[in-house]
Amino acid sequence: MPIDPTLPYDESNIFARILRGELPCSRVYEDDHVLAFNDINPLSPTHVLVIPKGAYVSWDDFSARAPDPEIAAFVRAVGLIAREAGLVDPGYRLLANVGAHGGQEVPHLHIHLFAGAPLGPMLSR
Ligand code: DGP
Repeated sequence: MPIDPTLPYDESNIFARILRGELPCSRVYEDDHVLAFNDINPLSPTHVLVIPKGAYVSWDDFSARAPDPEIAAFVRAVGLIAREAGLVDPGYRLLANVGAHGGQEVPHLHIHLFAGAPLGPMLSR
């Protein structure tokens, strides 16, 4: 069920619980501002979710409210994770779903990193 992105941050969302250590994850990367882990239901051979540790509902919320150092750390971490996994060549895809039309289900900003095979067209026609 897509979320309503105008609602305040929900501290009980699944990624908040992973960040608090209440739920396990298959961790790929972590630093002071960022956690990355494998998607529980992968849609490609590599499917990693990269999240900020701060409480942001979506890309909209993050881009509007996050301090510059958190934004820089997040953007750099996404690039680093892909680079260190050897994904620059052959390539990869980044995706952030926002709100109902984006199909966002978990109300904590996450970037999907897809890779490991040709990913086909960006959207079905
Ligand atoms: P989105 O539709 O953009 O909100 O994607 C949410 C993604 O989160 C979806 O690909 C499945 C993944 N997901 C949901 N619950 C869990 C969980 O408990 N652990 C992990 N690793 N991924 C989860």
